[in-house]
Amino acid sequence: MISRQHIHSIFLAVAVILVAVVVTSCSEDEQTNPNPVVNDPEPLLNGCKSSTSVDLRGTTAVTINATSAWDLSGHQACIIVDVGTTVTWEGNFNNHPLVGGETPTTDAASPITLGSPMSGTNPVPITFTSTGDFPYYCSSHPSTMKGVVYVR
Ligand SMILES: [Cu+2]
Repeated sequence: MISRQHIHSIFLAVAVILVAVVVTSCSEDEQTNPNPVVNDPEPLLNGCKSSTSVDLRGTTAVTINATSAWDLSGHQACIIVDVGTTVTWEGNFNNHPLVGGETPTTDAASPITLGSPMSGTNPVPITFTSTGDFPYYCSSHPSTMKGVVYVR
């Protein structure tokens, strides 16, 4: 004879199994339908992206005129140039020493670091002889004065 307590236990067991099935199927759904992870194909480099930089290809000499304020947050901080282009920085390099690298880490192998006297007020011309992404920044203000020369 089945007692009332037996029926109660059977209902309880069925309920536990149902909950287990629902939990299992939910976690399977999450595994088969994960939220899509959106990866930016080009992360910011010194605040720049080549896709939104000023395209100055077709010229052999480019000047980044930063004499007055060195406001490199503007468009001129992020430029695209041809191989062989000479980029000339103008500014007070005593107050704003120019170095190559992804801020705040100087890249000693960067042509910007190698070619720059990093002092004085004379213009600093640097000729880019190979393709690549060449970030640069002011070592006194590494978080705000920065940019990239994309050589394509
Ligand atoms: Cu500076």
